[in-house]
Amino acid sequence: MNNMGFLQQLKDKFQKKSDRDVYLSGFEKSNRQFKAKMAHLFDEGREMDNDWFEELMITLVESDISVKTATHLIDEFKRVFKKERFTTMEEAKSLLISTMSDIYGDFPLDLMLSATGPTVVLIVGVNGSGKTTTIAKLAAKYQAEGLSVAVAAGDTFRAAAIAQLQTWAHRLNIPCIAGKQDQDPSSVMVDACRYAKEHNIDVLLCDTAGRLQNKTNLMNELSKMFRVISREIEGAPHAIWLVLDATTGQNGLSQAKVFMEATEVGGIILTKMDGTARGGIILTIKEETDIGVLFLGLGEKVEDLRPFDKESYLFSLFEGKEHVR
Ligand SMILES: Nc1nc2c(ncn2[C@@H]2O[C@H](COP(=O)(O)OP(=O)(O)O)[C@@H](O)[C@H]2O)c(=O)[nH]1
Ligand SMILES: [Mg+2]
Repeated sequence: MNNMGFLQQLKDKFQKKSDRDVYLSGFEKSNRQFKAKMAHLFDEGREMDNDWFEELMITLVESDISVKTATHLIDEFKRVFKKERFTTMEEAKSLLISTMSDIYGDFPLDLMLSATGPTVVLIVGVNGSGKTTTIAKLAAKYQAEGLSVAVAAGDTFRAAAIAQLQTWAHRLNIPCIAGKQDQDPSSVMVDACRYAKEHNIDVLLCDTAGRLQNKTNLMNELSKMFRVISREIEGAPHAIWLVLDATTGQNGLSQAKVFMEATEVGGIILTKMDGTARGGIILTIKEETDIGVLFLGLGEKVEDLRPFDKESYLFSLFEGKEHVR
């Protein structure tokens, strides 16, 4: 494939995606800043000298790509760049995007449904990251796919958290298994698992409290939940997903690492992407955790949760609305 090929292909594929409008509006803030800086860098009159590479580095880091990831990206870009012949800066940009795509790599998507009973998903993450809202969005998504869904109110720390999930469940017309405030969340999980088995629920989504006490307490609480769930339903929990607020950037990521140490996180859901101008965080997450993003929260509406799609992401970040027919 020639150098222009990648960008052109990306554009052609993006035009046909059903998610494209949600992506474009969710990445509007990120795109606005990033595109202007990229346009300046890849201006046809520019020389790719040391100053240019420094400017590229700054632009990447400003978009929340960590220094480590940005260095890796630029090294790779230079390596491929040396072997190729360029006539335009647009070709160089296309190569940068394809290098980004390569270093991101691939990641399996979505939930593997259990063949023997309810599939249980445990949602973890710090307070305010968007866990409860995301559970509602996931519930709506699986419901729309024809699955029966129930939710468990495992954040028993605050009464308002239980009520919040109950309100969502009511709106979506799905069962919500809840206990009382301050009840042991593990006992709520036991009730929820039993309910799910008795009522042939396909997907049980479990909310948890996000308070970051000390690490030992967090580990104990999560491992107890894990234990009781696995005792009730064979192979459960089938997935543990971490919810991360994109607006907290790399700081949020380092906080979230406590959860990754405490439990076997299989996927990340990055929320509030629409509220940040720093879309590079997605690349950083993949490089630093090797876990990768499964879903993106691109707005507050139920339909604004979208499966992460690398091509849509790269297109929305680099090109955006103006480049779509
Ligand atoms: N703009 C935007 N807001 C979000 C998104 N996801 C969650 N929120 C908001 O973030 C706030 C905290 O969400 P919540 O689900 O209560 O967080 P929790 O404490 O982790 O359960 C709420 O006001 C949500 O509406 C998103 O993708 N985009
Ligand atoms: Mg909550």
